[in-house]
Amino acid sequence: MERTLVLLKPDALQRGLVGTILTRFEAKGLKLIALKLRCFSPSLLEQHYAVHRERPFFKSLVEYMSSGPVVALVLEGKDAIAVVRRLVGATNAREADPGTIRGDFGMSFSNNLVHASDGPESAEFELGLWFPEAAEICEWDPCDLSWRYNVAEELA
Ligand code: 3AN
Repeated sequence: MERTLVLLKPDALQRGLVGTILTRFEAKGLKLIALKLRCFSPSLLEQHYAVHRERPFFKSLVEYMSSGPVVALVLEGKDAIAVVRRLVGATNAREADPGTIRGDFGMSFSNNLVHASDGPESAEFELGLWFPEAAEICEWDPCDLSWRYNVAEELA
């Protein structure tokens, strides 16, 4: 099982899309194992987006992400990182495929509703940054796990 970090950005909160977006992840069969809503500090967001530090949009990206509440969550599932990236869609929401979250609900490159870890290394870094306390992560077993997956083939 793999874990990935997802952020519902301030535009998702402002537009009342938190429940709708969470429903997409739940309905897919991903397991929600951590969730918190906060106004996060610019310094945390600068660390999160450190790979973009030299890009021209870095300052406005950090300002936008710290302009209001963000919902941070951890999803778990088989191949969860790639599965969630596909559900989220392309960075530019105008070009994101219909059926993806950005493709169905967004019109912007910058205000694109959701962040999702883009690989195992970034997931490890981001999970440690956003959920540093082990107590924030909730281990639990969905009662229908053996129906979400083929036990013999996928959970052995
Ligand atoms: P993604 O969120 O699809 O992984 P990244 O990691 O390339 O995209 O970019 C991080 C965030 O920076 C994006 N979600 C978007 O909000 C913003 N961003 C990326 N590229 C641009 C750009 N060329 N102009 C404005 N904002 C950008």
